[in-house]
Amino acid sequence: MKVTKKLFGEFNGQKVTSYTIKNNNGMEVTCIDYGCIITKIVVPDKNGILENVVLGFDTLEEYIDYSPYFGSIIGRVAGRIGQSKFELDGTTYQLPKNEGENHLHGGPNGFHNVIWESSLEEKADEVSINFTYTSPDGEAGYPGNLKVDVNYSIHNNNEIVIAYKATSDKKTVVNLTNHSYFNLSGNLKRTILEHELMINSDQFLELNQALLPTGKSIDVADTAFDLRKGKKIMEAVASDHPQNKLVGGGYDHPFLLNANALDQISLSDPFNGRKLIVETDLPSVVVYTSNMLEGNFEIRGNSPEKHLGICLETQLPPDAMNHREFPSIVLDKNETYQSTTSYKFTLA
Ligand code: FUC
Repeated sequence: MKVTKKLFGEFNGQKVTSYTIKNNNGMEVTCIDYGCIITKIVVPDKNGILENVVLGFDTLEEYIDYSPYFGSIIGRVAGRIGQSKFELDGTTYQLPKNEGENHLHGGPNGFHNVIWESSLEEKADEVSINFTYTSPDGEAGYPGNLKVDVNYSIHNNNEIVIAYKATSDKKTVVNLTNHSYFNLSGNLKRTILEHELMINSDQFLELNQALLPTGKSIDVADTAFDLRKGKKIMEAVASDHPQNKLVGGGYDHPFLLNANALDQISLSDPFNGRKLIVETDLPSVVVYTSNMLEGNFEIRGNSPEKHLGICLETQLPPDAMNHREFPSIVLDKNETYQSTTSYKFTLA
């Protein structure tokens, strides 16, 4: 495996480094220490053609100016927090609002927007980059000094494993994810509408107008949310289910993953045979089909458009602090938050 380290740019006077890891099967992954952003993933299709399968930019300035969280780590808490506040042990924590009245993806200075310390480890069949960041007590309104470790390991079998760890010196909340937008067509040749998505999930969470969970879960049967045998994304976009319409056509929903399922999540492009298999120890995945992707910028020569990418954000359910019926995102003092998600690129 081959590693290349480069200067990517400067952020607030600090150097931003990019790492490119090429494995022995042609897969190439590039990530930077600003936001732990995965800027590029190059994988073969069924004819051996190597192309990029994630949305990203080639300059740091574009990430700072335009990025809708392309490829970054999201924290401290992924998703929206209703009214930008939550209560923990009788104290109400007020967080910065960055989407109407609500707090989204850790706020304006979340983990996507800071430089992480990084170190490289090379082994026979894998290369890993370990990113660490200590978020000070009170940063973005959250309690506790939170030390976060995110490890990206790139394997020779075309697999990327993301392992998360966090500890705090005070009781706090944490819910981390990665916000990569996948598009398996290669170099954004097509939208994701013809991609086939399989999720082993019997239920998804209903959203309100502000895209926050209402607390109700809905059975996927007989809806465009039934992905248990796979469906083209197009079906969700064409669906007249009020929940598909509410989000602008497609998905922007937490799916509750069925326990002990052998196959959890997969995405494939029927034209070129590329297939992504996602495996996680987390109980849910927020699927976002970039229904709101727009703006006055370019994505490596392509205009942003609806349904250009799909995010598969493995996490605990969003707004869990305001829904005690959801699994808890509370992290006790000196307890360790730990989770792992793997993304394996293969052929269908
Ligand atoms: C996803 C979605 C949101 C938002 C953001 C960019 O996580 O849930 O609706 O648009 O990404």
